Amino acid sequence: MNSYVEQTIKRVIEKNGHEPEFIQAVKEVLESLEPVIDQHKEYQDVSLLERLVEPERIISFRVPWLDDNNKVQVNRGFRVQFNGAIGPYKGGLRFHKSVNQSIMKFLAFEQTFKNSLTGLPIGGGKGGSDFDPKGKSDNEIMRFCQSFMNELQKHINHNLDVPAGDIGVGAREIGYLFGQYRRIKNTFEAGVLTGKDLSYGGSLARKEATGFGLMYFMREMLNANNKNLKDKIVTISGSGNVAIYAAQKAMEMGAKVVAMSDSNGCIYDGKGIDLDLIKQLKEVERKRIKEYLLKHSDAKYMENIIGQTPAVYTIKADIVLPCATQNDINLETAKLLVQNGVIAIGEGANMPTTIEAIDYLIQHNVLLAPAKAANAGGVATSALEMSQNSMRYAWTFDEVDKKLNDIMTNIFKMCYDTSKEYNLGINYVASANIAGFKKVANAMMAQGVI
Ligand code: NDP
Ligand code: 2IT
Repeated sequence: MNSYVEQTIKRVIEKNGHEPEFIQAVKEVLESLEPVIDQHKEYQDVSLLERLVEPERIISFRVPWLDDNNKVQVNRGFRVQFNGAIGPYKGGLRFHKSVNQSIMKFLAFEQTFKNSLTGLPIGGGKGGSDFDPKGKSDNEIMRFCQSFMNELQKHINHNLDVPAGDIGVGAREIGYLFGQYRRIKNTFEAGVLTGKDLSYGGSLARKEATGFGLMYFMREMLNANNKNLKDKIVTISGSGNVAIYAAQKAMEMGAKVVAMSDSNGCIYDGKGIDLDLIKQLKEVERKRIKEYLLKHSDAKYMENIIGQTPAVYTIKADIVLPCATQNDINLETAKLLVQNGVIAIGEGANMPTTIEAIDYLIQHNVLLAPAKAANAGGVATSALEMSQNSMRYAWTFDEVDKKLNDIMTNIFKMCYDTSKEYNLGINYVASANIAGFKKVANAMMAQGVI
C-alpha cells in the first residue's frame, strides 16, 4: 500500500480507536485513493490527507425536553461540520437511539465526497441525536425539535450550514425545527433547512429524490453493463423515505418489488408489493410493516433474528436495494446474495455494506452502486431547494426531476470514466471515491493551509 495512505490510516486508528464506523469509512475511501495519491506527491507535502480526515468542527450539546408526563428527558445532540472547502456544510440530521459521535463523523465524512460528486457547491456535514422517536407523541417530537434547535441555531445559517432529514427526520421534524429557527432569529431564512413542506419553501421532488435518484443511477449502471431493469425481481431493506421512492421508481421502470422491511422484519408479497399500503402504514400511520398482512393475508412476514442475516436478504432477488442503515450487509449476507444470483446492489443507505462484503461482491462480478454516488440525489435536490429559495421561485416537479435525472446520469458517467482511467473494472466504489475526492482536494489545495 502507498505509505502515505497507510500512515494516515494508522494515525486515524490510533486517534479514533473508539469510533469503528468512522474508521471503516476512512479506510474505504483512503485505500481507494492510492492511485491518485501516487500521482500527486505534493499532497503529502501539505498534509492533505491528515487534514481531510479531521473534521473542521464538532459541536456536541445537551438537549433537555419535557415528556408528556412532565418528566425532564435529556439527549445528546451533534453537528459535525466536516469539510467546507467547496460550499456551506450540507447534510442531514439523524434521530435514532444508536446515534453517537462515530456514526455522526462517518456520515459527515462520506457526505463530503457525495456532495462533491453532485457537482453542486455544497460541503460535508451531518448531525442528529440519540433521541428515539419511536412511540413518542407529536407534542414530544415538537418539544424535542424545539429544544434541539435552541442550540443548533447558534451554529447554522443558509450560507454556513444547511441541515436536512435523514433517519427519523422527515417533513414533520423539519417543520418544527424551521418554526423554532424562524422565531429565534426573527427572519424568514428559507434556505437554512431543506426537505421543507411545499407550503413554506420546500422543493417539489425532494421527498422522492433519493429513491428516484438511486434508480436513475441503477439504470445507467445496468445500461453500461448491457443489462436493464425490465422484469427484474427487487428486494428492498427498509421502508422509510428512501426505500419507498426507490420502490416506486423501480416499479415504473418495469421491475417487480417483492419485499420490503423495517427493523423488526420483512414482508414478502410475490404478486408485487402494494406500495400505496406501505405509504399509508409508514408515512401516515407510522406503524410496523407487519401490519401489511392485515390487508394482504397471502403475503408472508419474516421476523429478524438478532445475530442472523436480516430476513429480507434471505429472499432470492436480481436486484437488492439496502435502504435502511449502515453495515446491513456483512460478508455472510453477501455470500448468500451471490449464491441466490444477485446481479446488482444499489446502496440507498449510507455505508450499508461492510468492507469485506464489498470486496466479495465485486470479486463475484456483482454490480455495486456505491452510496456516495447512488444516493446523492437527495442532497443534490436539497441543493436545488436552496437555489429555488435564493431565487424566491419554485420549479415544477418535472423541472426538478429532470435536473435530478441529469445529475445522477452525470454522476454515473464520472464513476464510469474514472473506472476506465484507473483500470478499476466494475469497482465503482473506488471510482466514486476518487472522483469525489478530486474536487475537494483541488479546492483545499487552492485555499492554502486550511
Ligand atoms: P427513514 O427513517 O425514513 O427510514 C429508515 C428505515 O430503515 C426504516 O424502515 C427503519 O425501520 C429501517 N431500519 C432498519 N434497521 C434500522 C436501524 N438499525 N437503524 C435505522 N433504521 C433502520 O430514513 P431514510 O429512508 O431517510 O434513510 C434510510 C437510509 O438512507 C439511511 O442510511 C440514510 O442515511 C440514507 N439516506 C437518506 C437520504 C434522505 O434523503 N433521506 C439521502 C441519502 C441517504 P424502523 O422504522 O423499524 O426503524
Ligand atoms: O445522507 C444524505 O445525503 C441525506 N440524508 C440528505 C442530506 C441533505 O442535505 O439533503
